[in-house]
Amino acid sequence: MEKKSGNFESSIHEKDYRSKFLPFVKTAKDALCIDGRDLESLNGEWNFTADPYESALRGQWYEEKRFSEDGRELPCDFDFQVWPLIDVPSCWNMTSPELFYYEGMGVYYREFTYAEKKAGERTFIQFEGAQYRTYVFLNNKPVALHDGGSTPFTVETTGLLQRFNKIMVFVDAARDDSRVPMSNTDWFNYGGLYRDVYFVRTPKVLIKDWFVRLVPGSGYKKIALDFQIDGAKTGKAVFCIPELDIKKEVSVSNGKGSLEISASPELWSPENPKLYDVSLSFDDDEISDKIGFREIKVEKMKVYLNGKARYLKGVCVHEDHETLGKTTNDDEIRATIQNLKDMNGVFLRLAHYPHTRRFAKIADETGVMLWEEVPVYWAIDFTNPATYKDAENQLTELIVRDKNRASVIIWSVGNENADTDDRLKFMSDLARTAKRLDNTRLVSAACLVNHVKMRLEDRLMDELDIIGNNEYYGWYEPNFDDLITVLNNTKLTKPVVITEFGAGAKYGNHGTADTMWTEEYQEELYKKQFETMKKIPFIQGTTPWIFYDFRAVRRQNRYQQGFNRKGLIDADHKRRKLAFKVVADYYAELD
Ligand code: GCB
Repeated sequence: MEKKSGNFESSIHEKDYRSKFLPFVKTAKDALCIDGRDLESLNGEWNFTADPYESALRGQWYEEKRFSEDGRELPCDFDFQVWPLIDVPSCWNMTSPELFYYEGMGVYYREFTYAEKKAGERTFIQFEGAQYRTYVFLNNKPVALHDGGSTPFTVETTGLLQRFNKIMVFVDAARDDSRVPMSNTDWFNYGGLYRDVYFVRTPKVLIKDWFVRLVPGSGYKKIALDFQIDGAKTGKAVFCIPELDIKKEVSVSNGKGSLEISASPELWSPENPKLYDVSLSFDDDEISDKIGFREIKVEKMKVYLNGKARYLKGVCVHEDHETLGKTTNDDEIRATIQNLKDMNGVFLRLAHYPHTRRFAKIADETGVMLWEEVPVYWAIDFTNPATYKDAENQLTELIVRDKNRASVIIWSVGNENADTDDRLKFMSDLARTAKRLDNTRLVSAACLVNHVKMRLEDRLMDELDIIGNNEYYGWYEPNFDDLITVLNNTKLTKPVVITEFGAGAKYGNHGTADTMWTEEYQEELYKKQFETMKKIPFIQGTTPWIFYDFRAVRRQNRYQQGFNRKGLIDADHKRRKLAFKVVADYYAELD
């Protein structure tokens, strides 16, 4: 330990000012099931300041120490209550031009009142998404630290509330090579409290988690339930699906319960997105949700939904909007799904990180199959155990959040990572984690072509149920005919989804089909790609890159101007480029 001399001023000289918050880390283990609960919104206007020097952490502003021990007023550097207001949820980058490129710490503050509604109730604050590391302080004390920019986390506040409460949230959006994703990505690093924040009350004994699904291989005749209780070890829960005449008592032992029950639900599919009202009660607590039942599997090089082979007619999409950034809303999600349906698609790859919880809910209702992914993207630090822990936690938080969504058929453990030994171990462990937590979905990842051997080859493929492959023949790879060679050279035992291909085109930029950045070039490339792909039997799905043009700082040529222009639709999410119709026609033809 460095010896501190008499003039050591901790708020200025202390370099290790962050580690004292590590005991407050929240992970998937702390997640609270919010299905069917009464959520009290903590959205709205919060006071906000950018804090690039992290003075709020260094100087412990959260303590709001305004007077010294002997009563002298201190010259403090904060005044939370008069800072400008910012909307929660929002990405701070979208709220003012000064904050557009801001990637440091942002300090949020708000007050709220609390009055107990039921004696003995427990209370929680639920953050649906904050980019990237979040420190939470309640009534001047640290209560939570969370890593990961796209998954929810829960903070229990039972016993910490007063009549008037102050909540401070410090959100650190810095890019960092040990994080997931690391510092280099092809999307914009939006910062802040960009998804909903809720206050939640529960009874003292509560249902913490539940997993409801059709039992794979049961001939669509069995439904399984697993759940966890917090606050009691034994007792009886009641599981109901009224429309199937199911009302069943389930014993709880050691805080856990499970059930397998005969039932023949109408199966969920894109054509018939049937959902059932399902509920579980225990003691004074009850949770409920609308849940669909379906079976997805891979057999003999094909993907089967409820026993019917399905070609995954899809497209990739980022969570990115010209004016909202990464914040979204139900209207936007529904508009995307409408665009997908207009394109005759049934499948979306939600790239490259978990999108909002609302997406899979709406996909359940509207009949869209989803690929959900964690941001194990490009050159993650595969050698760093802390990076692995973070990635595994993000994957677990995603699975905990969305495992009851029939629409989600694939968990993806990453995208375009070089095939090294460290990466193989890291991503195999992630794939096994996904399998251990959930045996009702396929596990995949977007793998690369081996350009030396000219075939799809990646050691991770052994761990996957379905292989994602990104290829850019005709764009980054000059010789389009190489795609034909690569696909013909590849001998596989598992189906492949071509998870990316495409070309940049600026909406309204017209020219000949061999002029890059024109809509015609992109259109022609799509025609050639589909012409080749349709001859390859192991290709069982395609998700072109990408639905909408999206913000990407590393894209700065005259056509891009800060956007990746490979969208089939412009960044306004409305104006369709010529290639849109090529995809729509191809998908119509596949039926
Ligand atoms: C890729 C990446 C994706 C990029 C895309 C591109 O292979 O997976 O994140 O945005 O290429 O446009 O280059």
